Amino acid sequence: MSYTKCWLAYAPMGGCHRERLTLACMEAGDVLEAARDELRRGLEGLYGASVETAAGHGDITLEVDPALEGEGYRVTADSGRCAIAGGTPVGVLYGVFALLRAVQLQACPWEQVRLEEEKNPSSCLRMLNHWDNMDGSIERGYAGNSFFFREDAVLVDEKRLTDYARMLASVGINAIVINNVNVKNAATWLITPRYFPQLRQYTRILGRYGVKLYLSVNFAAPMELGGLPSADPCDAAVLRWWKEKAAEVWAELPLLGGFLVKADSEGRPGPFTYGRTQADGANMLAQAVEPYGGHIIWRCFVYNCQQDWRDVKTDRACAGYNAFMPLDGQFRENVTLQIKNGPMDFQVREPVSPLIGSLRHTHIIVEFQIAQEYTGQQRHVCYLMPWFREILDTDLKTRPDNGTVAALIRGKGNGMAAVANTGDDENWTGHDLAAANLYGFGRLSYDTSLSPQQIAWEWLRQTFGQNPPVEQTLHQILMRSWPVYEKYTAPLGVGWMVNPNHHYGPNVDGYEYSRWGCYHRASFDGLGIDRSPTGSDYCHQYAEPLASLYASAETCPEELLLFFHHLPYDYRLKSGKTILQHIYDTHFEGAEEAAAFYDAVLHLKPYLDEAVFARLEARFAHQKAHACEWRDVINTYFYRKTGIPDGRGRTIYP
Ligand code: GCV
Repeated sequence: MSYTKCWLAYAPMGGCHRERLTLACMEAGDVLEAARDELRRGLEGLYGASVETAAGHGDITLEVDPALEGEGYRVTADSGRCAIAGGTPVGVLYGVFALLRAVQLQACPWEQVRLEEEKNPSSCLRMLNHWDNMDGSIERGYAGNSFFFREDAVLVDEKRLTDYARMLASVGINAIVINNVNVKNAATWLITPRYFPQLRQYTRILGRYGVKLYLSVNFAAPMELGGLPSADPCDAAVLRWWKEKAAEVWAELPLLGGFLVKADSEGRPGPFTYGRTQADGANMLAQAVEPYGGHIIWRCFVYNCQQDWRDVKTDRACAGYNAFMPLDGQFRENVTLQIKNGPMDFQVREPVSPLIGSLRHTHIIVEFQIAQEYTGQQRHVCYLMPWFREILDTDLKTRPDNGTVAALIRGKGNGMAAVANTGDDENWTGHDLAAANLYGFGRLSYDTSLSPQQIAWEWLRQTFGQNPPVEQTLHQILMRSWPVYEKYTAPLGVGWMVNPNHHYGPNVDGYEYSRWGCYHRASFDGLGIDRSPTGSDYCHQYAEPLASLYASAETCPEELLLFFHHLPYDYRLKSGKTILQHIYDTHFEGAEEAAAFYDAVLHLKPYLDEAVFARLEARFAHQKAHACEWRDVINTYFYRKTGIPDGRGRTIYP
């Protein structure tokens, strides 16, 4: 299947032609060769130049400088000369991508390119989690099927994998997990000889771009593969089985990074079955992989998914903290806990998980989701970097100096992961604009100080070339897209008003009477979940002053008001509007803004490639119509609950 080049298109820059450039690189090696190839490809595309290898000095010099941090780089360009240095070959590769990015942003002749940039990654682990199943489907995939698996086979499409690795390296992503965290059936066998030859190819192809392969594993593998009677992490036979397994796996896949584990969650097996703790489980695996430099990433998405909706005291939001906080400091050095950004599950808006700030002696990765499960499933535009920026800037007040999430994920063993949004669609991400989330996540994980505006601008320029109408219109749309999506789907921190299972489209009571623990508690008297001391008291998982801030409706940030409080429909917001009127207004506004997106995109027809325009036009038309559906379903629901009409007399269906 053919596919687009996304932001690595390197389209010619008008008026900047250059016949020839020379490139010098003293050292050899696979990654440096990839760096040279990329430079050649980029400069040939952008300037139409032939790039020749020079001995000694060239227009561009690449070198490894051990004085720099491993994955850090320094690029200096001036008057037609450019030096790119990296702490390791991977750092050099990142420097090459930094130069190519700058060239496109500056869009000037080679002699005029000026750059003085030295960067070190903000965090060590910058990872993608693919939820690809071995039959080729993707759990929460919105861009076609898997390009890793089909019919229980591991596919080795060298060209596509290489292009994917180039995309990842260009934004600083250094690790991927290719299989779903829900490890079942054939996927359990990924750590057996059945799949080693193909996986070895993966480690080679990805390794050339500094991307480490990780695998999700099944905690019950000793039973399913080894025939043991249990998977109890404190049973010596189980530890022995994993030790032998690790020896076998790393003998075959010496470049493997490690294992990702979803245990005791949504039906997956784990240590709770045997009365053991999450630390017992993680440490047992960590001990097994430790001799090979292996790493265990253990997810904190542990909660009771068999809840009774009648029980208003049990609060799913409390679960992760309750399970993991008492274990702080008990995990081995090669274990990292992976914590979702919020306490629930990637809703349009949630507070930042308190566990992120409270763990002090444990490595952590914050898990984001760029697969748009709850944010429009890559049919609606929803650029997530403004949301991720807010999360990274949130100060959880658990450190005397800087308790922001960005500060907490610095250092060894820490980082950021995202559930990936790619598939085998020709544009990789279904919605063309969803690629901005893949690009943006990588850029932000490498440099947590970047602004969403800057990232959007970089991505647009590299994807569409110098194209001012496209750049301006799509920049505005991207920057407005998350607030607009929030307006018509998730008022004041309430989430989950979606259809069960597939999670698309409005269904206000879809989860209200289910076992999943995610309710909005809309009733005759009001709406929202009481997580203050009169309710579940979840707010006291936060340090002061956040705990008190969230505990009172008066001080709680309004965008999270109904996440923390159950309030009457006529409760007045700071704007002077009642909650009910706010719901009506935001739903009308959101649908209007979605319609305006569509109109704006129509004007781009003369400036876009025909196929790209056709795809965008179809997606924005769908969003426009579907936003009206959201508006009407939600407004009607609350009108029926309250009997109070819209203060501005607009149509709400009875
Ligand atoms: C991979 C949510 C999603 C599931 C996902 C799970 C998880 O519940 O709907 O599809 O499973 O999160 O993160 O493990």
